[in-house]
Amino acid sequence: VGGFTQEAPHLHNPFTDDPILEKVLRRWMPQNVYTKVAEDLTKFGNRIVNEIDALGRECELHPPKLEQYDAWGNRVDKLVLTPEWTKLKRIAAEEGLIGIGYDPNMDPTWRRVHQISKLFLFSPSAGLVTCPLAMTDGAAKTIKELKLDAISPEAKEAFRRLTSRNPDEAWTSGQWMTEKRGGSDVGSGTDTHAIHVDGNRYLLNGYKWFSSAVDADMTFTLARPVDSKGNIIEGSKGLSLFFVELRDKKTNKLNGIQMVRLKNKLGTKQLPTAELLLDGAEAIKVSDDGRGVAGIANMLNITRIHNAYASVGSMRRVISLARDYATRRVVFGQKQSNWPLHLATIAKLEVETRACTLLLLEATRLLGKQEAGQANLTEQLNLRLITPVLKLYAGKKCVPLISEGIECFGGQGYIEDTGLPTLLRDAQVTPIWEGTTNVLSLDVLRVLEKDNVAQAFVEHIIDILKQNKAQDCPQLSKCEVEVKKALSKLTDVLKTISSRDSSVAGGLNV
Ligand code: MFK
Ligand code: FAD
Repeated sequence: VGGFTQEAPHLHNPFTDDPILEKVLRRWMPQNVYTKVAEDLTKFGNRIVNEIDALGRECELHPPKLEQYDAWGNRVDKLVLTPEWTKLKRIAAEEGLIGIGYDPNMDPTWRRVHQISKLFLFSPSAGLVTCPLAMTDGAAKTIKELKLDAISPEAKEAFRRLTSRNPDEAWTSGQWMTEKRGGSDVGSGTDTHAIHVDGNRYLLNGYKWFSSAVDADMTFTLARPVDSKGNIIEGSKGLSLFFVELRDKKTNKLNGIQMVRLKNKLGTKQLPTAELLLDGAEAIKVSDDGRGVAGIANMLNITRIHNAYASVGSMRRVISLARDYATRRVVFGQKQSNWPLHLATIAKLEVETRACTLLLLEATRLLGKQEAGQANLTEQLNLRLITPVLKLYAGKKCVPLISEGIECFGGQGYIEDTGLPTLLRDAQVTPIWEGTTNVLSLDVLRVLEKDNVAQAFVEHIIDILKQNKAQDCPQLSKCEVEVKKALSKLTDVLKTISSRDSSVAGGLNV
């Protein structure tokens, strides 16, 4: 009596188990590139199953702690991190999870697709190490785009370490934007002041309200330079971009930074997110005065793509486990997988997840082309447009989708030891950080205000249809007409209502 044991769902190699990722790569990539990428992703998929997933689970079970004082009352702000967190960061470097995106020896057109595909597989097993990786990638991109390596030896060294595959040398970065008065409206909400020392060196004083992965080596942050008369410029135009190393290289002491407390969060418990007091933190100004937001936007557009693979990666993981479980769980006399209603539920999740995967891959393809210097203007405009749409759409969809996925396990989906509740808790952050859904809707409008963007989008859609041999399809010209009609309606709306009016953007959110 009571001896029945339900077999748990099995985690399969997430690359070979994915129904579309491999097919898209095969179709897009030249044969020699595809062969290498597929080999790497297959091998990495096996490593996820056999090693990484268990490490990620340990991070959830042993969240970070902050010890602010030692036994003698000295302020030490020591972060206590589980060894598995550190191990996962080392694996990330070894596997080139950032390095691949910048590797001069790899095909420049396809290395971004390779990198983001790898991170997509890694994400749901990664114990949220993907958060510092996102910001690390964003920091490397910022250094590259602003050509900071040419003006600052510190930034040059940082770029080398952020993209390094040597775990003993690799760095991670933070991204400190949010303050108590404003995470969305950082232009008004930033109270951190920058006191000039000499050259481009400053001391920062302020309070950063949400700072994730504070075990980072460096960060980019925003602050308001104070002029010689003690004045600052309010608003976005008063913000500059600063590079900060977190610790003194010789003493390893924090650089004018106090970790005030770790946040007690709904999810992302694996991740040390801190409130930080900046009390004379040494910093280097790396943008022109007033160009802080535009400078850090380089980081935002990369971290938003990372955010999307995290959303879609969790969607894929819950479906993959639910599909496997459906072949093991017997309900009303037969396996779940034999019940049409259950299959219809999973099919609905599958369609949404495939659509989001394709959008993610398309944004990544455009990013790769742009970075390889091969994207025409239409493609560049589309990348700028698709990035916020992808982030907001995938972030918004993943929460209800994972909730429904968890229901596929019945009561077991609600049980902590299965690891399934972590997926739902962690999903809830993806519509919030890196810009909420409404704020990203406004970013879409910011892009559409620019000339030719909407037209470029139509051209892109038509181009994709043509590439997919849809020219034979009688619906193509009808589709073209419909897209153009929709575009002209949108343009009218934008003309008649201020494009920064939230009521227009609300339409995008809904
Ligand atoms: C695996 C998990 C991955 C995720 C890890 C995440 C870890 C957690 C990290 C965080 O959450 S970090 C904090 C993220 N914070 C945000 O995303 C802030 C959200 N708010 C916005 O995005 C606002 O729209 C923004 C702060 C940008 C508004 O600032 P402003 O100064 O009012 O904007 P304005 O005046 O429209 O633009 C200033 C300049 O920036 C303009 O350039 P120009 O002066 O040259 O014209 C804009 O075009 C440019 N800009 C703004 N957003 C841009 C951009 N440029 C390119 N791309 C963008 N996205
Ligand atoms: P607010 O800006 O106050 O927004 C509140 C609400 O108002 C939102 O629903 C928003 O959509 C809405 N809203 C705002 N403006 C408009 C508008 N114009 N029209 C319509 N609606 C609007 N930040 C960092 O800088 N670095 C980090 O490392 C970091 N890590 C984080 C980790 C976690 C776990 C979390 C939860 C957050 C983290 N953040 C970090 C902060 C995050 O980026 C912000 O919380 C987010 O950008 C929103 O800012 P806010 O919290 O100030 O909300």
